[in-house]
Amino acid sequence: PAPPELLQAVDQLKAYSLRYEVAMKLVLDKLDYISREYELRYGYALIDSKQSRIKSAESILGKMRRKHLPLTFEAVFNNLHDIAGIRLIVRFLSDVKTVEDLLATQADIKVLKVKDYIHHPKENGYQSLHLILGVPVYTVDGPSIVEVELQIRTIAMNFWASLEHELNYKKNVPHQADLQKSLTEKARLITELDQEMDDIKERIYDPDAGPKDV
Ligand code: 0O2
Repeated sequence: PAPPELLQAVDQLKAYSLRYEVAMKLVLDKLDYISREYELRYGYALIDSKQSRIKSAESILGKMRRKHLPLTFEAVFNNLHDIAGIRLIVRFLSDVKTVEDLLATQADIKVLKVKDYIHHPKENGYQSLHLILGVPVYTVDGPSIVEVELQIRTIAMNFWASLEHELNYKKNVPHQADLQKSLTEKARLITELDQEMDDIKERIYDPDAGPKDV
């Protein structure tokens, strides 16, 4: 039979995974509601698409090793803030702030941390708004705050980030450093494009027009 410590660790892992799943679902449902109501009231699609995932065990191990952290439950849950992750893609730059503001009005979730890589892009050119949300999950032991990472970015930023991720994920890409440099330069074009598309958006959709009464 398996040693009791191992069985306890397995139970602990299942309970924690369940909490992350429930917290992520709660945020996804809220985003779905925001998106549908916004479209009804403003006749405008705020959210283009969303993806979500619970970080795999391999990816958790890899990140803990990279950060030189011990492989214990406590260390994982205290140090990794993106075990539950949602990526939200919007069309326009100004939509990023609209989603952020709408989420801030939700009394049951708290924005615990903001990393604004849009106003402060990473050196490699990466742009995205990262929010760590604290989501209440009512466990049999009482309420528990579970973290969910929400990345909000435009279609253009996502285009850049997914290619850059592929470049760094793939092994043995010839001229990898040159390609990275080239992508870093292209990030400026993404910023310009997002700003110009926002100007066009404002001419199509009046930014001062209010919502439809319901
Ligand atoms: P994956 O495979 O996407 O899950 P910390 O430093 O501990 O406060 P953390 O989580 O290490 O925080 O860093 P951060 O900056 O919040 O970034 C977390 C996630 O953002 C990454 O998750 C990526 O998804 C994305 N990201 C951050 N920087 C870059 C980048 O330069 N390029 C791309 N393409 N994506 C980036 P993971 O776990 O690294 O990977």
